[in-house]
Amino acid sequence: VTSLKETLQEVIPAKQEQLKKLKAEHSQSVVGDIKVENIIGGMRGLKAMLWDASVLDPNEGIRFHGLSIPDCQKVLPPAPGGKEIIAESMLWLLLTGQVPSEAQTRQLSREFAEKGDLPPFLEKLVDSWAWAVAALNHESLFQAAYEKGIKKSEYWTYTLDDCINLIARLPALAARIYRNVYKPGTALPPLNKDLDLIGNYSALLGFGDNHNLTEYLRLYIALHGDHEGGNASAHTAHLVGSTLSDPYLSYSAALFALAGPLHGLANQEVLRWQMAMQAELGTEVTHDQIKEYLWKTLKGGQVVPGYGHGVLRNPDPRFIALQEFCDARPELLESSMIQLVKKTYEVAPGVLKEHGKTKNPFPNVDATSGCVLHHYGLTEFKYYTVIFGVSRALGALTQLVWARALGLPLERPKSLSLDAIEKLVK
Ligand code: AMX
Repeated sequence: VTSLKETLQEVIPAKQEQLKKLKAEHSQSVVGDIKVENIIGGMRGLKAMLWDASVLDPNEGIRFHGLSIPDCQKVLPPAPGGKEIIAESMLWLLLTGQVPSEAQTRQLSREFAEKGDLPPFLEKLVDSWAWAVAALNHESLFQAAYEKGIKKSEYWTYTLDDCINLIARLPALAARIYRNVYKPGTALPPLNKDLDLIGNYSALLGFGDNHNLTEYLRLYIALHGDHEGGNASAHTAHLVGSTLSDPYLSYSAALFALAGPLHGLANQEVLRWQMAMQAELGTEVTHDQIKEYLWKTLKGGQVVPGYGHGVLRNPDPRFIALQEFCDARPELLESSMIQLVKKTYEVAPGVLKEHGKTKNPFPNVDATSGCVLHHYGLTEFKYYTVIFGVSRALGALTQLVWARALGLPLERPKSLSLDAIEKLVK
């Protein structure tokens, strides 16, 4: 019996080829206009996503790889002794574009059953950052009010209350996670009513006496607060929020997006990478050695962390602001790591330009942010994304309040299959 993975191994190359051809021949073809109604209408109808598995026709409804629901009912194997379509056969169709045999469906059912027990590490999720934020939805005022029945014009006030409560709790929540993971058995001190949010956060982390770090955290968190709506974390919060999910659930979803190495994880990746560079090259490093190291990274098929951006085409002003923070402090200027970051900045854009792939050879904010945290004693770099998560709440939750205040609709762009795009551009 050909397994699901083997089947995918067979079908993926053709799709990859199809995409490559489309990109090579039609990248500049226009497939539609963007109207104001798309922008304020949750991207309704906007053909802006690639999605191959299903197409939704307004009149005839959904088709999965061209098969209508009655078609699926006819051809997809049911459970033994059953008649209805089962998840395994549907998943097989969605993933591979092919109808599975009965034996293949059974094999997949067995695989699910064999892998379905919960692993012990799941207990640790109690202390997971994103789950903890989601769990606070237990207290969502918006959700409670919505269940009771409120007018649409009142949505934003309850949403705002939730957002403020959430932001207020983020320091304690994020600090608890830090202590549980890195300083087990230490209790959180009480919040100081006379301190700002991040001053308290720093104290809760155990760095209340470390004024430099507290100041840096203030700047870092303010600068990372918002970065337009389309970045992965903000967009995720907006998308989930557009279903009228409460702010806790919406923002927890954003945190999962932030956990990816191309997004919020990048600052810890930078630190890891710069440390490896330092370990290999030592502290007295020349520009040429760094160049060589950059090429080694690129030739190894890896991205240079902290460089490039989805939108920016110049050095990130947040990077510049953090560099200026460093430039104003002798202890940072003397740090060999901060010097290495600076030297890397002096050569990396040239190397990336020569490499010729990235549209933006300049540093983004992450090129330096984690290295300063490390210098000031917050050395557990797996934690850095959590700090980013405390920060991004500011922008993402602002937008949730406004989405409710403006009565923005469910987000729903139009996706197209590869075949459909080819038809449009021919
Ligand atoms: N090093 C090497 N190659 C890079 C690169 C880098 N820093 N940045 C982009 N490229 C490559 C891409 O991988 C892509 O290659 P491919 O054609 O083989 O897939 C090509 O250049 C074109 O990419 P792009 O259009 O310039 O970038 P993008 O919009 O697809 O991605 C980003 C943007 C940030 C994910 C990418 O630049 C990257 O991976 N950078 C390194 C990770 C990083 O610093 N992320 C932090 C971003 C800020 C944040 O969210 N915190």
